[in-house]
Amino acid sequence: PVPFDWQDPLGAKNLYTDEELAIAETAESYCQERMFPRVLEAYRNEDYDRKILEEMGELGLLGATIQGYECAGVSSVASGLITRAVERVDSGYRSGMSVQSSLVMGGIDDFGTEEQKQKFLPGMAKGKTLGCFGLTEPNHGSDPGSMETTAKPHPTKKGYFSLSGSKTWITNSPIADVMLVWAKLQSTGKIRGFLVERKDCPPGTLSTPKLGNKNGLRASITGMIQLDECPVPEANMFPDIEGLRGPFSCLNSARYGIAWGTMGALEDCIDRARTYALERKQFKGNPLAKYQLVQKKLADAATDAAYGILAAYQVGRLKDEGKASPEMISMIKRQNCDRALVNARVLQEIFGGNAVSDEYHIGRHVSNLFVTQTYEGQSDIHALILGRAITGIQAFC
Ligand code: TGC
Ligand code: FAD
Repeated sequence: PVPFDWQDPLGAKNLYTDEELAIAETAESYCQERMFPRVLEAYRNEDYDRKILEEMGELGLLGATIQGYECAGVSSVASGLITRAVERVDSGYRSGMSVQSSLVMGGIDDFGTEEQKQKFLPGMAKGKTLGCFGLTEPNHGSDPGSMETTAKPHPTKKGYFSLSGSKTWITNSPIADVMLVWAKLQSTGKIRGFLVERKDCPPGTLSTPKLGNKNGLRASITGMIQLDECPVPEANMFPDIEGLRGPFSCLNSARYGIAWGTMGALEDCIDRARTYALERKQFKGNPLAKYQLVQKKLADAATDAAYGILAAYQVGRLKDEGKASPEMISMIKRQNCDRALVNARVLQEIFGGNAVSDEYHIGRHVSNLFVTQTYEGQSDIHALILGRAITGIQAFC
């Protein structure tokens, strides 16, 4: 019989192309050798090192599915494998990358003018220009359609819009060079996307304060975007896309990435819990791993991780064939985030009191995974998206 591989229980490796395996190996080596050694201090001090994105850029890992503009042009499965490798280290590092790659570069690639693509994508692919994505507002999170941020013709600067409003919980905002801000055009009431460049904002029109003292995702940087009659050139607006389809299309790619990423975090929890259970002895010198209750925890988690990977893989392949619906992405985003969080919480028990020490890493994953279940559509919101698709009845309001 074929031997069982507890790290790849359902043999997902057999499904990847040689190129995808090579990309995964590059990403895993970088993440374990260069990213992991920094994570504990970064998490303790809420100190995100923007050089990480530059290093990932050097390896071609940013905006990796984009064709041209100095991007690698790899498959969606390959990009999922990159995401999984990054989140195996920390969800916050994956967050910084997702925002750069899927939400901002993806948005520019899908909806930008040729000039916008030429101007922003090569620098972003290298991690030299950093991006953030401003959709959520203090009063509107799950319901971004009710946003209050507006864009109107600038009263004094010809050829400019004036943007006013507040975005909150924005990953990368305090360090971003370019902010993809979604605002309602005052003349039409329709949502449009604007590329706000920090260097061009006059003093007093833009601030991006950091939101500190987080109890999760501490290795990533989060802040606000506050705009006060900020002048933005008309050439920086996405030309054709209007309504929520713009931001939600960007979210499709990022949510797909989270489905892979959370499986990486869960796999790290399984690996650490297994090692701990084999080494730690209680009752007559037996390793914890000998006890049935402990084995069940590992079996449940490994099963959910294996299923989650196969589901993400399937949606990735369909995505590249143009056959993935947003609801499929809602399904894998919700299920993988939920199962990663539930299993990580259970595996945490295996560490006993040591789980409380950050040096065992499991507590960090648990706190992070709460956030992954919340952003990019909280799990119950994705349940409602699926419920609507199943019944034909909208239950949001
Ligand atoms: P609804 O009526 O459902 O749709 C309005 C328009 O949008 C279109 N649409 C989509 N298009 C593409 N992809 C999707 N997934 C789409 N979902 C909807 C839809 O076809 C329609 O188009 P049109 O042309 O007919 O106008 O809108 P609604 O207001 O009823 O929406 C409800 C709901 C719950 C689905 C939606 O608001 C939602 O998904 N809420 C969750 C909000 C969210 O995900 N926010 C994410 C913020 S960004 C973030 O969290 C980044 S974290 C980054 C990190 O650090 O990793
Ligand atoms: P609310 O919308 O107030 O929801 C609170 C609770 O009520 C949730 O459990 C929700 O499921 C539930 N709920 C709401 N409406 C309904 C309903 N109709 N039926 C049933 N239940 C409902 N946003 C960005 O735009 N860009 C970013 O880069 C970004 N990064 C983030 C980073 C971090 C660390 C965090 C924590 C958030 C980030 N977000 C970002 C914001 C994130 O997308 C929102 O927090 C999320 O969409 C939920 O919105 P909310 O926090 O306003 O919660």
